Amino acid sequence: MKLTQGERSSAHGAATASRKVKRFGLVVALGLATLVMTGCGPREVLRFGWPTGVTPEAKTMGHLWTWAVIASLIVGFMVWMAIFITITFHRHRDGQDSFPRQTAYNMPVELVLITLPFLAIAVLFYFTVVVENKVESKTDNPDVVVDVTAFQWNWKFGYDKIRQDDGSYKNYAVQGSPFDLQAQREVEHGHELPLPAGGRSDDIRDYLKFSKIETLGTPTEIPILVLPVGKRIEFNLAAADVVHSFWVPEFLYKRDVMPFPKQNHTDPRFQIEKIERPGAFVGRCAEMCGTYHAMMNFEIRVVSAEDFARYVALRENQGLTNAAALEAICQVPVSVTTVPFETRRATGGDTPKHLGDTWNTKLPNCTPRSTGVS
Ligand SMILES: [Cu+2]
Repeated sequence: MKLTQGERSSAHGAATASRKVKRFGLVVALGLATLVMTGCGPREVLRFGWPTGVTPEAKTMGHLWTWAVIASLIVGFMVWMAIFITITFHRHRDGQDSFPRQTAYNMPVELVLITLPFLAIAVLFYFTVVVENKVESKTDNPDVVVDVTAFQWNWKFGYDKIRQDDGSYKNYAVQGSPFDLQAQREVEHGHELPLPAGGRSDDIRDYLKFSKIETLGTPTEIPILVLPVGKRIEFNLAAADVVHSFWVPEFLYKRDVMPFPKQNHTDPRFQIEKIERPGAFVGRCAEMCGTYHAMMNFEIRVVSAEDFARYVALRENQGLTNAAALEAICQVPVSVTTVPFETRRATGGDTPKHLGDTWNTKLPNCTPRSTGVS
């Protein structure tokens, strides 16, 4: 049987289309195989690269991310299919010289194409606001309030107040001139230290906080902020010099640390509902703040509520340093997530490859020291 010109071209077109469908199927199969062979579990796949956080806020943000990616994939799939169908089945054919039928100014189609994207944006916006409200929410009764002072290029942490078992607060704040309080610290350490002093008068620096229990980062010691597991924590941020940023990657949250928060119209406080597991979490400065910005690290050490109470009592009653108090509650006394940086540019290149176990910071075969109070 002899085929006419038109029949030949449509048979040829169908064969090309079927080849394309096969090729598309192969690409999809290869994609799926890659996904399966990476060894990711379904939960990991559904996280779409979102890191596992250690706070409920981080989990909520993770859910928003998962659903946003799924919604984007659905929209993406519709667009890919529209492109695929068009380039496969509506190609220019031999002997077809006129334009195909044009469908411009089709009101129903145009209304749908305008409404759908706006609907998608509105839904995404709504859920973003809901999650943002949860992440930024604060209560009046956090369990621990921590003052964070950032300065070039280190951190100082102090406990402002801690809620007791009976619901009352124990205050640790110290009132006084920033310069006097800092001068005292220098004597304690026996040598000059870089401190959040700056060159301004006391009354201008009155937003800086000081506490009876402080932890100060130095070129030889990473400041470790000890916190209890499962408790609501409030951070009160202040910078002594330039703008820094308080970032704990595993909280999946960072907040700029401003000097003069009031004059800069910023809210320096934020809270986290709880930290869900004990362990060590690295903290970093996330705002380019000068030469040694990249070395401005700290560590959050999360311990049980009982160990935290013992740690605070040991520091308060026995005047132990941070490292000594950590050791006394059977915790590794130095940071296990990062190393201190000597700002005299003499690093020696001796950064250890393995610092410690960030999941288990307990000292083996250790008996906790008595706090001296019953
Ligand atoms: Cu900084």
